[in-house]
Amino acid sequence: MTVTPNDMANAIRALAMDAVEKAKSGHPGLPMGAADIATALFTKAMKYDMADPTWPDRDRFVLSAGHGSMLLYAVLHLTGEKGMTIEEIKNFRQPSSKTPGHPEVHHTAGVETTTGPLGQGISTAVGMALAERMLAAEFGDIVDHHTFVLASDGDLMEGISQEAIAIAGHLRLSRMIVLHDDNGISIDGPLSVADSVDQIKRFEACGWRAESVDGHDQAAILAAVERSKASDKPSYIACKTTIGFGAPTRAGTAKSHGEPLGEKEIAGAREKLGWPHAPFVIPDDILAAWRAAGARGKGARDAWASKLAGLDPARRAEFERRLAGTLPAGLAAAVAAFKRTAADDASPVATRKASEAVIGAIAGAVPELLTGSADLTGSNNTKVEATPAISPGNYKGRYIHWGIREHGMAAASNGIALHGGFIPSDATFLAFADYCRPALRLGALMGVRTIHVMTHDSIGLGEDGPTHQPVEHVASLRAIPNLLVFRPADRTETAECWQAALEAAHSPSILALTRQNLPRARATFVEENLSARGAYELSAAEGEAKVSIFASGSEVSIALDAQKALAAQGVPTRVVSVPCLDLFEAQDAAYKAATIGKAPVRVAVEAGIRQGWDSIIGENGVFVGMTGFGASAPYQKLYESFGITAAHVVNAALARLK
Ligand SMILES: Cc1ncc(C[n+]2csc(CCOP(=O)(O)OP(=O)(O)O)c2C)c(N)n1
Ligand SMILES: [Mg+2]
Repeated sequence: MTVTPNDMANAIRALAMDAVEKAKSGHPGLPMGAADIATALFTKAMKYDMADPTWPDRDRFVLSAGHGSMLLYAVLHLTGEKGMTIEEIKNFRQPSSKTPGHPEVHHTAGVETTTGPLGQGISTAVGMALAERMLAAEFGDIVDHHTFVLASDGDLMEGISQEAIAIAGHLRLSRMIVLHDDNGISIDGPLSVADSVDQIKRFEACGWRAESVDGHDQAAILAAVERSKASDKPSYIACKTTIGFGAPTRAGTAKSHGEPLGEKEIAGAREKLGWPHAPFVIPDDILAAWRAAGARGKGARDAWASKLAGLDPARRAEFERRLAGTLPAGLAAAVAAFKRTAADDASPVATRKASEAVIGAIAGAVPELLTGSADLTGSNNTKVEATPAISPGNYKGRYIHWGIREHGMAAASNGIALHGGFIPSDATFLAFADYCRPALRLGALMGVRTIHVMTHDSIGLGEDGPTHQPVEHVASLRAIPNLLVFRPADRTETAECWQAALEAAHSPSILALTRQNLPRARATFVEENLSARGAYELSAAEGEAKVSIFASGSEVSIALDAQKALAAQGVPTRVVSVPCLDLFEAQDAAYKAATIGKAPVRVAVEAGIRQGWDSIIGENGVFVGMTGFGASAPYQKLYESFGITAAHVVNAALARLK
């Protein structure tokens, strides 16, 4: 008997319902409903070779609705991803399986990005589609693939999806194809209880090609994909589906969304689908058809490899370096040269301006570095001569005007990093880190190298007032595991923090930078990246220290002034600069102990909240910083009125010494 597209889709359905049943948890509805979409994509439309799920020119598939993870795991198993054995399917959601509840990139081969928080996948995919075009603009047709997204109703309801759709439409990312699992059902029931958006009109309004097809007609889906590929716009295909397709009583209802179907319902589904096989058993002919589909891209992959081999050797080496994410040899020298000049430059500077100078100094040596901003280019200072902006249809450039779309920007940056070939940086005001937070968290969980430049990092921004003044932001960002929060104090530290962020291949970073000018903190050139230690003794005490002052960024100069004043009163004081608390926590115990020191009084100064500093100063330490919101006034007045001054530090230290 010949294997039909329907048989192949049923294999996905069966694996999904059986795995969820065995795990006693999970989401059968989406895999059963979207099985035809996945079958059409993975057996016909998509370019990939499952023998190498990391082939750089593969089409990307993003399961934006991560709760449908069993769809992806089933496809990976069926197409022959070698790590995705039937045992892994049987171990769905169990400890150390390759099949966690929601798909996790770098954990499971063939998973392109971690999904689960709705809206992130489709937005991350925008970055992948953009990276594809930008890399092609630089390296030519050795880069030539599509980005497919399977998005659910929930993905499209999330606000971030609007930012993603708008920027993708604007940039004419015509290789991005979104297939909507248009089942009209979410957890609370029919979509009509909460949503009545006309998605076709919505996508069209955002510059997309949009159409609707029967999501259980694979030929119709494939025809729509072909039309999408031919379009000069990104494409949206609403695939009308039935959630839980095949389940006799639960299909088409929210009951099939996120719980095991139960024995009886599964027996009924087997009958309805014409799938008499035992749980986890895929008949040989159906499996063979799937495996053939998974291998059908071998020719394309081989042809690509020959093409790569035929490139000019230097270009090929550069392309491979870029994809591997290995930093260029020239970075260290560029940073060292910058630091030499910085040490000799006594003029005050805002660290956002210092950052601009650093970008200018390293951009030539690090061609993979992209910059951008969410409509604050002139304030974030992220655009330099070496980073010309891209524009719709013209992807040769290194700067992205994201528009006022912080969340979409941060998610797309994750996608650029995941795609490979670039180190994306983006930018906004630090107070608006909250607008990026779900993407920052996901980036940290995924371990991607995205660098978020966040300027105007405290009350030091002054007159714009408390809406714009970060208070709890630095502390709250430090709370996200694997997110490095840098707050440099001057030109030298800014260069070191940029370097540390670039070298952190598996961590995203925040560069919290000032609006206001700061005096030079480091007047002596040191080759070593001291900031990469997270904290270091910036200025030793004369004699045995009685006070240690710890500070970051703009408050380092306050600490240095306080040190002088205390010394003048006979109190030997040392200053420790703390540009990155996260990296300091990761140092060995001996370095930490030596850096924290033995002075009886420890003071921390930071124009933010105390949270996080007790790990250095202890609960008996003195904290000078913020306890509430800021205010609108010139920044010098604010520092005075909130008591973040050298005089206040001195008094607090003396009081504690007594
Ligand atoms: C940001 C976010 N909010 C809420 C959830 C919880 N959640 C998971 S799926 C879902 C909605 C389900 O509807 P839909 O997206 O249409 O998926 P379907 O039920 O059709 O599979 C929700 C609210 C989530 N995963 N992410
Ligand atoms: Mg739905």
